[in-house]
Amino acid sequence: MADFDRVVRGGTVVAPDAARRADVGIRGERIAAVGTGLRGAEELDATGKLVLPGGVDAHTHIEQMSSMGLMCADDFRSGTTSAICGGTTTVLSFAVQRRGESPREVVAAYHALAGPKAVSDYGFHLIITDPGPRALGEEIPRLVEEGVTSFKIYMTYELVRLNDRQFLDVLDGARRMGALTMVHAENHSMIGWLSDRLIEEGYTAPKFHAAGHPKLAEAEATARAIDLAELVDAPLYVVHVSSKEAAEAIAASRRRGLKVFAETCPQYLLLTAEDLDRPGMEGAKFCCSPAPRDEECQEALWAGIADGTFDVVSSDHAPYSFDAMGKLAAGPNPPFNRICNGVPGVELRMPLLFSEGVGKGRISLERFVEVTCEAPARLFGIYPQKGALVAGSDADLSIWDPERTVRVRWADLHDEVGYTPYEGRELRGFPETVLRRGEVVVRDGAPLAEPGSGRFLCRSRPASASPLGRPSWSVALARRFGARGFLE
Ligand code: DUC
Ligand code: ZN
Ligand code: ZN
Repeated sequence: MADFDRVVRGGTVVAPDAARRADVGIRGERIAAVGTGLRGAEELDATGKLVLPGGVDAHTHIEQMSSMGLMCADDFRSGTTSAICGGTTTVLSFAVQRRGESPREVVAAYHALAGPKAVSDYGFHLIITDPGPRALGEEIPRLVEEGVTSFKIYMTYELVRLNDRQFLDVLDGARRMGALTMVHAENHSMIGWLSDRLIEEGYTAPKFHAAGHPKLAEAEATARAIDLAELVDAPLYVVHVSSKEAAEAIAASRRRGLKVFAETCPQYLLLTAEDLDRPGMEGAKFCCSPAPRDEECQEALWAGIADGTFDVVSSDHAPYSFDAMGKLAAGPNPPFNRICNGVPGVELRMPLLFSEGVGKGRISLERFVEVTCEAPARLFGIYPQKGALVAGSDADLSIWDPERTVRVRWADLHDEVGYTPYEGRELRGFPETVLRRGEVVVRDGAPLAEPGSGRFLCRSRPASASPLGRPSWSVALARRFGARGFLE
């Protein structure tokens, strides 16, 4: 009699601490054992293959209205199908509050969108654009209880940005609620002023998007965000870091002992501003914010993944089609500041990082698993249910052929975007079979999961969100003078 419902046999099981030959025994939806000589009612041969935990993509925009007011090309069906085909079995996506909206109603609306369609498991971060007392004092604490334990705020984009005082309100609220605040850090005035000057002088082509979003704008806002978080003793997670300068601000804050976490994304590791310089509007396909930089920044980001400055590599999957519904919504030839920002990438996040990172000796296999699977699960309150290949975890895993060579073609991907910025690149290593909670959801690269079989993850308050308990000088002083309860 078989001990397990399913066994993945003979592969190299990779965890952040080690890679070793082992079988994975599955009962129902969970991993029941990792060991040798396991036998199952059904067996999947992984000899010569890598067996990785299901990927956790902590930053995706799916079926979301963008910060510029446009709808994504991917709904929860196509976006999560694309995710599983790239080895990612959990996505954290954004539920965006527009100004004046009730956060509870917003999250309920995203539940209604995702529930019948998702094929990966999923959770929501709440984008807060209107942090009034009712939202922060009543509605959002209940959402945290219901598993939405992280927020994102923007320091730029006219429709969604918060000023510093509102940002402090969110950080303070998050600290009290045990939630983690994520920030899009770019200086709004620098970007707006520079972009207006460029456009006035006729520099409207997509390539000027990179000039209009300078590194300095990112570095300034990153440092300011860190200072705001320090003032109220709140942890902070900096999203989509693109530049050496911002990475240095993050590393310095950590050396000062602050709880600052950060992610970067494949587009900043693999694209540069030169990619925006293509004939006609082609460069629009590469316009994302922050903008892709240069080789020096790429090297600094790779080094930051290896040395721990970056905890996570996310996709920032922002699927805007190359037509009047997406990138070209403002006309066939819009100035760069009216091109919808974002690049797709949920399916290729892990294959790109594996091929370019592990394959080219920039990061170890174990570190690859840490930044794509384990660390995002830990930071966002779903570890060890997700992000781990250990007894008791959900049986989410992917079986990779590390030698398989793939030439990227959008036509082979599963999103609805219509292009990929990585068209034509050759990758080595790709997931072939993917299991989500014990079920084979991708076989030989083909998706099999039923829409609606993905499950909402009611996330815990992550340990990453607990404050240091080391108040800033001014807060300590206020307490010393008897301001009891202040910032507690
Ligand atoms: N920038 C964002 O802030 N969000 C989506 C994608 C992008 O480029
Ligand atoms: Zn952003
Ligand atoms: Zn984003």
